[in-house]
Amino acid sequence: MVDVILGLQWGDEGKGKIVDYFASQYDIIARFQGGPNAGHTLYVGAENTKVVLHQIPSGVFHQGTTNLIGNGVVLDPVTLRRECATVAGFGVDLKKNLFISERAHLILPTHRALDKAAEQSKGEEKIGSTLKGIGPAYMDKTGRNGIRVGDLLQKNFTTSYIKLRLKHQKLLDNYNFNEDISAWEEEFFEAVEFLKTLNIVNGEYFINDALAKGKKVLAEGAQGSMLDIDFGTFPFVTSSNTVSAGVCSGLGVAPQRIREVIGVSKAYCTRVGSGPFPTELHDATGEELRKIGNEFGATTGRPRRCGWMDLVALKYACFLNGVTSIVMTKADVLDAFDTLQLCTSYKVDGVATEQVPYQMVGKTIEPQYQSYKGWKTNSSVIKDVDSLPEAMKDYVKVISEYLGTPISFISNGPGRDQIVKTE
Ligand code: 2SA
Ligand code: MG
Repeated sequence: MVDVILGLQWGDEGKGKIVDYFASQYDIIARFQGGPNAGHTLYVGAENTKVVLHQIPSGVFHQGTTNLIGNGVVLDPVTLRRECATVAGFGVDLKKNLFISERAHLILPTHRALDKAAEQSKGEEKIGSTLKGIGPAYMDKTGRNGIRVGDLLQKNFTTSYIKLRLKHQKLLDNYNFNEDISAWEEEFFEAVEFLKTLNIVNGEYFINDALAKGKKVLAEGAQGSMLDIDFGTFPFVTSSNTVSAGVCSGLGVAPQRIREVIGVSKAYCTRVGSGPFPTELHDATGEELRKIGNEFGATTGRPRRCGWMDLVALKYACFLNGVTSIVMTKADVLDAFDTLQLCTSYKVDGVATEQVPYQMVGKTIEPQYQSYKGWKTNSSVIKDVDSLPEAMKDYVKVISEYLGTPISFISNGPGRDQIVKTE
């Protein structure tokens, strides 16, 4: 069977920590979409050293787990090589426990250049992408031009590379993009040689053979449901299916294999990059959330936009994913607030609704709130559900009832032991 852990908001829900927490219960941890745009933060080793993973699944520090980068991922060899060096520094033997699907598409230096050129050309309307080349790499996949990991091992790889590079050059010329990327190309080719030394496998056979032997798989999502290419706040989204449906196409597993879908949500909301964010706070409260929550992008360091919990969007994410239980993270960030707000409906251009509209851009979205009492307690030291403040229990109960989905864990700090099981 396959369980899934994915983000229910706009990314940065704390998926890395949660995957790491559950990892020891699984044999294989697999990434099914996204690429180096992800930033999954873990604290590892006796000294709790902070490590940010971008492409390697977050189970990599658990002995006995195997990690798979699935076909749905777009892979940048340069970032991967750097990450592998970091991980190897902790004594992890990646030759043994990292496997990469030969069907995963490669991010080329020109994809990164195209990402930058496209963003620059959009000016004020830019997506706020991570500039990692994600959009252009997925465009080449669906446009049937991309180069895949397996192609590295073929004789004609260099020819395919040059052909695609020429196509990209024409696009870059159209954008009047003339930055010199020869240094990027040099490190790309070095990284390609490194990538060839890793385990490149047929991912769909790899995972289905493992499933047939009764192995347990955990699929690790990146970004969040509101950034999904189909269901997110288009066009301000990423270029992959971040929802649970992406697990099937991004790993090659059948839908009936999927058992639990664990959704990770912060106790409030954040978003990095541009695009609609109904509950965003532009005031001192938003600033306080950013400060207390240390809300800065793990990949780009960009300050994250902050706001109250949006139950309309969260409920949408729950049914799209078939969420079976929720892990609520960063609950301790709300410790200091006297009053908390929960958005339970929107007014879209003056009309009340509990649904996420297909288009939010250019519309006036007014979140309608209900107020709740804050708990004003240091919750980060609490270890068991009975010791949680009553006001926090109420907050969690209201959310869970609105969603019709249990909140099974509350994460109350970045540490591995800062998590409370609620049932
Ligand atoms: P892209 O680069 O094409 O996927 O960007 C498109 C939009 O998707 C957003 N996006 C993200 N949002 C939150 N977290 C992400 N990962 C990093 C992190 C981001 C960072 O963990 O903090 O460090 O800035 C992530 N990846 C993509 C992006 O902001 C665009 O709005
Ligand atoms: Mg992140």
